[in-house]
Amino acid sequence: QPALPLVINTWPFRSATQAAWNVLASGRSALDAVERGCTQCEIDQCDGTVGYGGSPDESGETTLDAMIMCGSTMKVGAVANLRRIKNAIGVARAVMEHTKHTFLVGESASLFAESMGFVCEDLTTNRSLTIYSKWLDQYCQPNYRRNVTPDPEKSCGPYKPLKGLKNDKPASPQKAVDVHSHDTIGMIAIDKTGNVATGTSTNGASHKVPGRVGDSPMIGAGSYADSSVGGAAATGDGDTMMRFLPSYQAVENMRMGADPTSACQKAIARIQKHVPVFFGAIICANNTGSYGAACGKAPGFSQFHYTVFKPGLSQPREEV
Ligand code: SD4
Repeated sequence: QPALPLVINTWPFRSATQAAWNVLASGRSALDAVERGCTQCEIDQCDGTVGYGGSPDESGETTLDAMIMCGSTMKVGAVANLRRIKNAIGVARAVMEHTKHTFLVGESASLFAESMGFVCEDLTTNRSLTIYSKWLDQYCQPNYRRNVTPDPEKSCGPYKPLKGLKNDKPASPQKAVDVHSHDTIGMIAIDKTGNVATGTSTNGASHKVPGRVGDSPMIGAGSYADSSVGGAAATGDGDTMMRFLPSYQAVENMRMGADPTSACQKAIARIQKHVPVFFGAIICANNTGSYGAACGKAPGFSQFHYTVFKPGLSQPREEV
């Protein structure tokens, strides 16, 4: 049984796996497969944490982060804090293919997307409005303000230095991560000749400070591809993970001879040296089609589910 082509993605997002597989099976590129697979999740609003209508920020708005990388040309397109456009990975691909740039952010990224013909629409839904107003009612009250409680999930801006800290040390507004509402799609696709592409798409962290960008659109953090080695993609607490470029690290571990599973484990261990408890996971595949995954440990999170499609399977298969 040949090991290629291969699609592997974070979480039980089977419709995305299937959509990407269909693209590879029809003989199109790994890059097309990643774009199509992640787009499917954006349409499905996978788990409410990919695409429109999820993870409202502190002002109630949903914004999107995405990236796509071609491991054969080493080209990347990425967008962060994208507003009013549903197909974030499509815009990332457009940045890669129709500009000389790599990464566009915020309002300007949205204007670029509009100029490229992407539909401009409200990303708010009844669901995201409900999440937002519950949070406002429950936590964003004067006695919960950040200078009173240091728990960021239970407070909101305006941000001030914490009492007792020196003025030159502002409180860092790190977001605690809700393990159950935080699931980026990260995908690796490899065509039958070993061309590797990777991508991510997410609406980020709930109740984030407007402007916050997570790991997902960051090259080497959210994902990384190099067809001479393989690819990796990450999910989890982006404010922690982006500091360690875990996808780049996992690919480099494979380059130095590690098998995909231990490449992931080593990248996770690197983070755990500094942050023993964190919510996050990495998937990894080499260019001959072996794959693996590893996750950090956080309360309520010890097993990480991902989905695979490869020769010999008739449908996407969930693995742990
Ligand atoms: C972020 N990494 O914005 C994303 C969210 C995520 O599983 O992956 N959740 O931090």
